[in-house]
Amino acid sequence: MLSIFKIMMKTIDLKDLRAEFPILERKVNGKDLVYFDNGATSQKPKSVIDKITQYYELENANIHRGVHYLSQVATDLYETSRKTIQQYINANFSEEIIFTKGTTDSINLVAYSFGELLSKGDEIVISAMEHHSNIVPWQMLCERKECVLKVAPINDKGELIYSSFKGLLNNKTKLVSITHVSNALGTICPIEDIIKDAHEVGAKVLIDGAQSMQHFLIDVQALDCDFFAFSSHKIFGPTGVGVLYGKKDLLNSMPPYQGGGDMIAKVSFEKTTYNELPYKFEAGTPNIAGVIGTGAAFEFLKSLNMQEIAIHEADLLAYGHDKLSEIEGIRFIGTADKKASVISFLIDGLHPSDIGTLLDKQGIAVRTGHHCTQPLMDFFQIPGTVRASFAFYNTKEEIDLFITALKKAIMMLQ
Ligand code: C6P
Repeated sequence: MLSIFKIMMKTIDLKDLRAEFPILERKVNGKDLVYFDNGATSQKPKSVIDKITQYYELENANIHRGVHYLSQVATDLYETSRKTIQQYINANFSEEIIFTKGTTDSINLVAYSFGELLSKGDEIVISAMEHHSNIVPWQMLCERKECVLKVAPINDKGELIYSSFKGLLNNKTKLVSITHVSNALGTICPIEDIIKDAHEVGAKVLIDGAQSMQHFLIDVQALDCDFFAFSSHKIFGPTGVGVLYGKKDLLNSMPPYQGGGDMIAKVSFEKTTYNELPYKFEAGTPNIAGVIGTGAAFEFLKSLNMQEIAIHEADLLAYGHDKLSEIEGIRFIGTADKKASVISFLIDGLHPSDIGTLLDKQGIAVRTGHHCTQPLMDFFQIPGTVRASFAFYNTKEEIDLFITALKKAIMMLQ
């Protein structure tokens, strides 16, 4: 097993891959940057940066509106991105790919629009490890439509207690909205089972894929999820763009989220009719450059071998965990059996933000705080954690630098 693992690892040329990310060459506070904040946002390869620059230098125009040459070029580029994403996630139709501002916006779209189809007493199920973006929109919906929000509990390792989750499902459950990977803990949720069991009671399922698309291949038809939401900036694309995948019939049954240009078929003061999918959900001038950059990010993802990436990231996770375990007073938050490459921890007696600040002085970027998961922090009775989240371009050498810097920070703080 180990030898196969080693053989497979040799095929990833980390040096070449890292060279595609210009920012990884820079220094921070006089030290080589060690970027372990990929859960917050990933770095961008040159192909994405160049694509956006080229768009602004040579192709900039508004889309779907002009007969002139540049407008058609920009429209083609924008719509090509949609097709690239459709193929990558194996959606049935390109109109099932809706461009939004990010995961947050995608979830809010569903909460508003699908929410319009719900009635008093209908139930929505989430989990105790959700990001605020997958809590607050449902609370707002429940207030608006007098629906009921149910929260599936987790255990001390940060795993969903599956029997309790299943116990919440019944014929009043209209939607299950659950994270694929917890941003604060790294827990991988059993979304295949969740989707199957939710469908058995007739509920739809939204998967918050903000923290999963960068780690695994996603096939929305194989999963059979009804909605899948993610952000471009976490998968090596630009900020300000997200995607909502939704099954076509379902999206067709939902009212528009926002009104304005491009989402209409015909407007008069007496009556307005709406455009077809996907434009019905894309009101106003979108982030054209961002969407084109997102297409480039997917082209980049396509060039990677995601199975090898998964092995490399699992290796980083195990190595980081082993090294950190040697540090006195460490407490890991999130020890699920199935984890993505995220390590959250606390050091006895020290505040996470003090540790983060001293790591930063040594060129190490981690995130500290509640990670927009305050109810989860309350469950663990902690104010927050230090979170190191690895991407495929990270290395064991960087983990060694991080451990040395962490030991120094602890010494200074104690
Ligand atoms: N988590 C983190 O550091 P936006 O901000 O819309 O791109 O993504 C929101 C979001 C939704 N769900 C999950 C599971 C997430 O992790 C995030 C973003 C970042 O963990 C910023 S708070």
